[in-house]
Amino acid sequence: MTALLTFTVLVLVAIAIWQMTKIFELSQTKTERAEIANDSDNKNNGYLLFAFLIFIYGITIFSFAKYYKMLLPEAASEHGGDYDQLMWVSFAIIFFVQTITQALLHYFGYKYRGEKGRKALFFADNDRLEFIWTIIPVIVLAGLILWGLYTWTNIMDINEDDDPLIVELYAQQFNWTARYGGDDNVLGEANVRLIDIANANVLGIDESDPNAEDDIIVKELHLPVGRKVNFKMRSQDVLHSAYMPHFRAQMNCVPGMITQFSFTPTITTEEMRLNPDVVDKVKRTNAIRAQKGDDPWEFDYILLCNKICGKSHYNMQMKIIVETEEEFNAWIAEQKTFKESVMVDEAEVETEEQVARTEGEADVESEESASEE
Ligand SMILES: [Cu+2]
Repeated sequence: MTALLTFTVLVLVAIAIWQMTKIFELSQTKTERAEIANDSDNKNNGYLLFAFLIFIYGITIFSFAKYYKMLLPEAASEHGGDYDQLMWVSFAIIFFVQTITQALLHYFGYKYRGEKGRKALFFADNDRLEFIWTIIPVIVLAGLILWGLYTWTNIMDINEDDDPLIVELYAQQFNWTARYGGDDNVLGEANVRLIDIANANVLGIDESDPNAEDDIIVKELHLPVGRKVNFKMRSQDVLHSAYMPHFRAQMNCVPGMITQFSFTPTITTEEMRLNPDVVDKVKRTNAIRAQKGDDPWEFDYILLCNKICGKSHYNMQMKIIVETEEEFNAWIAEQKTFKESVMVDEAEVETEEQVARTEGEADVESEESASEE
């Protein structure tokens, strides 16, 4: 930090000296008027253009080589492949076009730099040239847009066909809660107005709705591999976004409405941990963690918030576990239903109250009997 500050101060001092020499030069009336570029200035600028071209190509190649491994591993959802393909083709086209146009831009900048005595040619227009450079981008962009719309429509085709698992993702500052429909796979009605913290009804589930009784509320999202999941997102407070990068899935969570996203997980957590890219990433991460003296990390799918929703936004996350159908069924069978957790608690409270009341009455009775005696 001190080094950075010293460096900044030195740079600022250098700029100040440079500005002062400039003022001094300008004040000398005899010197050549340096504000007008001469041939050597133009030449230097031409070479600088070349240097900049080499710099941007160099930094692009460097970034690809060094940071390629930072990219996400293979998509773990059915639609993820289409999504990645669209992204990679778009990348390739942009990369190809920018490589050529940057080279042309900088080369012509250098070639036609200012020179004493050289006069620019007035060139009104060329219909054929303009036609070519208009029609090619139109075709390419229209193709990308149509392909993108097609992919988007396929991904966002949320229906109840193929018996999807219904899961609610509930966002609040700064954590996630998941709710399953239970045996009937139907979520009970819910509304933030029904939130009852005292009775642990944190999601505002309508206790009078019979569909809510078997709902299962958890803090770790389990998904069976190969089964379609329809997510229904809600938010309690502000705009959040449910981002599941490994499944190429993201949807905003908006207060006052239910948004949806659907995907089919295709790779279990255990299988993903064996993926060479993931193995490599875990190895690299754990080397850094070991240096810091932290415990080793193990790969897990993750649900993140992708809207800056407040001061702890960065840590708003939930673990996702994709497992076989049998493992999933075994896990969900162990979870408490809404009725068991919330409604039973209330029943207990009621019985306790009754007991207290009866005991109280008994006391009164015994007092009464005692006074009679
Ligand atoms: Cu958030």
